[in-house]
Amino acid sequence: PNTVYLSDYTPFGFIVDSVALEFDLDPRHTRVKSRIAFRPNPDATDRRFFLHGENLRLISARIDGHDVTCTLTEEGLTCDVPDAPFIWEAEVEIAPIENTALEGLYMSNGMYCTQCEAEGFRKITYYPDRPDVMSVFTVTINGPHPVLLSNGNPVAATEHQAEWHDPWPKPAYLFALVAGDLVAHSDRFTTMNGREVDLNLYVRPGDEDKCAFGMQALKASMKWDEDVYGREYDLDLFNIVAVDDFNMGAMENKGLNIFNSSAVLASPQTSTDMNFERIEAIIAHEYFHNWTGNRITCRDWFQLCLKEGLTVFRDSQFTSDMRSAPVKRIADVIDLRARQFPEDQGPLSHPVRPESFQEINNFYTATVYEKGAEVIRMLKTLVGDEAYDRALALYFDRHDGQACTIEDWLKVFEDTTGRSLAQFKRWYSQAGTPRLKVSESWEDGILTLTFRQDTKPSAASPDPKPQIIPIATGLIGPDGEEVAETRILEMSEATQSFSFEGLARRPVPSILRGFSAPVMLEHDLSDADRTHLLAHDTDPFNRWESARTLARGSLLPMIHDGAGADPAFLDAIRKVVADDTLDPAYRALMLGLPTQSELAALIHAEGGTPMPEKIHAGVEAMRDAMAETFGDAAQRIRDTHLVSAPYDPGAEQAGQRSLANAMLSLITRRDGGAAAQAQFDSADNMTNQLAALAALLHIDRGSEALAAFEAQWKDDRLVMDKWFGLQVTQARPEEAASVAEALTDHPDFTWQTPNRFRAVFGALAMHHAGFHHASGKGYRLLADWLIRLDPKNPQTTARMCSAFQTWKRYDADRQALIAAELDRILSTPKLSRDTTEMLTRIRG
Ligand code: HT7
Ligand code: ZN
Repeated sequence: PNTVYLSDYTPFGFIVDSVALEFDLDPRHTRVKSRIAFRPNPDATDRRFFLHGENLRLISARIDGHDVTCTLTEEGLTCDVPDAPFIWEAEVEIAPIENTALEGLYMSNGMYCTQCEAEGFRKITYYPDRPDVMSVFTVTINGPHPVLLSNGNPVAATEHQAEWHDPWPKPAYLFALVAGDLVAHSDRFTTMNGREVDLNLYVRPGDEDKCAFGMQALKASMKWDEDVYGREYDLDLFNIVAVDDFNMGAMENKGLNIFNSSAVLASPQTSTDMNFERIEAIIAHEYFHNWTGNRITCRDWFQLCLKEGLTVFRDSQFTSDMRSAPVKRIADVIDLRARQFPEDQGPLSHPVRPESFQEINNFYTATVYEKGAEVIRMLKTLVGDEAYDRALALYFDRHDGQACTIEDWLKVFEDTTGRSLAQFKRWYSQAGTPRLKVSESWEDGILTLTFRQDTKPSAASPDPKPQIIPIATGLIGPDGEEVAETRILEMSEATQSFSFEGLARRPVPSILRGFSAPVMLEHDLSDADRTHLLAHDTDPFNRWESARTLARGSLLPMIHDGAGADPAFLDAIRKVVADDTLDPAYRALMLGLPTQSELAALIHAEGGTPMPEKIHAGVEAMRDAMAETFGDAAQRIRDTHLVSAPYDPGAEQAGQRSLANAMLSLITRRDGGAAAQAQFDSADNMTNQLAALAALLHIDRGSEALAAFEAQWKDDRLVMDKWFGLQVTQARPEEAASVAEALTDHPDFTWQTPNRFRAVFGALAMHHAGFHHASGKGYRLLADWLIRLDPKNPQTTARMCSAFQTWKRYDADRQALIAAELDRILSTPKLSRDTTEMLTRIRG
């Protein structure tokens, strides 16, 4: 397969002045006519005329009205063209009903929809399908559907025809078309300069009652982007469409966002608090792309982090403003450690801006998205809030309408601050998570912190160099008072010291406050000092981090030697969780433990071999010990935080429910399930219903509730995804794979729908002790199903291969079992490029 390199970039030989498309929709025989105005690009040296095109049946091709002969390959066409402006006209035929890969034009429940990022437009018609080719699109859709949508503004509509015009030049990956029998939930938004914008959320009939929250989130996002970034919406219309079959969360097509229905439909009865929060964030994310992605796009796909890192950073700011900033920060770091750290420390490690790929779909990763956002967060910390605002204003001003690079992005910061970002740029070019070791010395009222940074060499970065690391640090005195407020220690050398002077008594340093850089901090603090920080740190993130570190320290002997839980740790946690002055959501987070996969990574990093069954047993023992320690206090805390007011998905009520349900799971370990059964029977919202069901399943008392849940929700596909997933998540390790396998026989296991496939197999891959059970059944089952899914949907198959990425952590027997499965999948005839690339990288 072809490898594409960043260093090979050259501009396209032609400029596209306009594109007119006409679609005659038919499930098997959709006709697409294109009329495209090209002219030679004066900035290009290579004038070969190559148009991308895949799985297209070419019916005719003309240049300036004359038939032309084209040379066709699997990837596109070439032909001779004039050395002057010309009009290209082509007609192709495609079969949306046969498109199970969900890239290009496809069908979902009888409705037509598109997904063109990254390279899907080439499955619709012949075109220079690259993000630096931007043009103005006019689209005509012919079809017998009540709703016919495309990007931009409607210009004309008759009964079976609609014409759309998008005045904003865009790359083809932002093209979208939707046709179907849909209903709209509508509203309006008046922008800061008085533009009246019609807002529509299109859904399948029957889903109308799940639209109100998404619409509110959209309006809040539009307002926030005006208030915080000064960005105004730029069309008269903003449409969102919900589809059931979708490979990812959502897509920011200009003026016509398409959403996985799980990322937009919400109601109190069918969605959990976490669903509501995720939906709010995704709606904001896609809306924010209108400026960071659409108005300013990427020159090539290596620059993906330019739009994704920035947009994730913006959506995290939005969530912090809408909800609780510390809770959001902690949640983001939990997520980063769960998804990005394993990627960056394993065979899939790559820089935030990769330098080569075979299949770009494989690079929509936690590194590009989440580490990309962390890099922007560090940049803001380093230059300060005011300089960040000025740099962003310059970015929008200077680059509006352009397809840009990371160099363009960093240059606006250099130009506004006068500071060189040459070394900072390593965060974009270097793979791997730096380890940051700190040692302390204390003399004459001076505390000196000496840091050493180390990044493990990897295939992607064999010779890593020191990076700029902003280390936010404060000091907590022996009486619990803050003796030095947060200071940003700016590290640039491999080893560097920083001193705090004039201190009366030796303080405890609180280092990497707010998780100011995506590194692994190693700070040898005594348990007493950590407990001191847990009790007194003024930085909420580090207070939580102290609890996490203490939990890890207490868990390791439980895992290795079956030791009992450390009573000092349990007592410290009980105190914070019982502290009514703290936000309930924060208190619930304090109760969380590191994931079993994270513990496996820790054991591996310390030179050990993680044994999943022992890790599982250790964590279960810790939870039992917590249940004992809380005792009757768990019931008291739960009672205090039961919500009697009508359901509201906002942070306040959600926080109460998360604390009450964390208590319920502890109570259920001691009361045989009575409280959980009562909550299940009376729940009037999905958060409480699902928490109760999970608690019951965990103690093996959930079969009746499970059947009742299925009977109640069998017709709701999003709720049934939860039903499928939860059974695997809550299964005993030795049964997880069998439970998953049995679920594949369920008549509603519609495996070609990515949401349903992920519900079962995503849950299995996340069940650490179940997936890695010594029998190898988890590995075999996942491999069987990946082999089955690959010919239908390579993108989703390839993404799910990452379940195997940590395989070198484990013992020789498990490694042999996994290697056999990887080889079995790799030897499958006609395996897709997507899956081949992923597995080849993972196999190493
Ligand atoms: N920019 C969107 C990415 C996306 C995507 C990429 C590849 C294949 C399918 C896809 N669906 C959506 C989503 C986002 O980051 O906002
Ligand atoms: Zn995005």
